[in-house]
Amino acid sequence: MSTSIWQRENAEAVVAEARSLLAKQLPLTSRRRFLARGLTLGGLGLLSGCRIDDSATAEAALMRISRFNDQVQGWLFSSSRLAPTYPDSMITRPFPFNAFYGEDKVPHVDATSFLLEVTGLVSDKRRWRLQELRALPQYTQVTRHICVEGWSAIGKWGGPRFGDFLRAVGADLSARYVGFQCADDYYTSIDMATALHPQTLLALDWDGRPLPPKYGFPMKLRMPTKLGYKNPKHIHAIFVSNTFNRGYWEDQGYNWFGGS
Ligand SMILES: Nc1nc2c(c(=O)[nH]1)N[C@H]1C(S)=C(S)[C@@H](COP(=O)(O)O)O[C@H]1N2
Ligand SMILES: [Mo]
Repeated sequence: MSTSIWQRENAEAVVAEARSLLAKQLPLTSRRRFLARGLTLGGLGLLSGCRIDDSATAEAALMRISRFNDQVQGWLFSSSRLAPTYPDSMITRPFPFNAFYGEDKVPHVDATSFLLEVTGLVSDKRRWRLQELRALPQYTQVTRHICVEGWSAIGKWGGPRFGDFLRAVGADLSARYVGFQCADDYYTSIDMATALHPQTLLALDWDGRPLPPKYGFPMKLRMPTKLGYKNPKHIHAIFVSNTFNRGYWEDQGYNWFGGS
């Protein structure tokens, strides 16, 4: 394996990520993802520039491919390709709850004192009250949420388009990333193209009513074009940036782009 500066700087993180990727029983998903792109182990070796002859090398190669996949998914992503929508009759009831903790630990956020923080590459860093978000044009969508843990469910979310919100705060729309901090210490970041996708909603409602705490009160970023773990609940801070930040599950080996 050649030792570029990139590799030396990232080798440790890459191996740690790859190890947890494998330990998390992701191999099936990842293998499917790699196979879908026509990759074999030999091809993996070619692409990564490594001879796959030990597991650490294989893991590092896998992580390089995962990063490569982020890039490819970004290129393939189209703002005009819409995720499927469904009739209300297909909504999954009860809709599953999921978080990195149990339902008894769901954060309860006070609606009246809540202020959404917006920082980074935006011209207006004023904090937003929930009523102000409700004053933006509202959209409703019935879409499928897919969790990598092996389930999917159809739900109905409503709220402003995230792109409208970003324009309202004067965000630099040429910035690369938008990051999210949540009331339960969850965090994630997404690419700007997905942030501006017409189906990406800053969801305030679930099934026609304010988001219940378990589904992410006071707001959740709902992206039917991304896997469940990329959809942050309980958002309290949003930042626009050119600096790459990963996320709670992404730091443990899940693919960063996380397209579905
Ligand atoms: N703040 C926060 N957001 C989160 C999570 C979390 O633990 N905390 N879990 C993610 C995962 S893995 C899934 S599948 C969905 C679950 O959302 P639901 O409870 O509405 O089904 O939330 C995502 N967003
Ligand atoms: Mo998930």
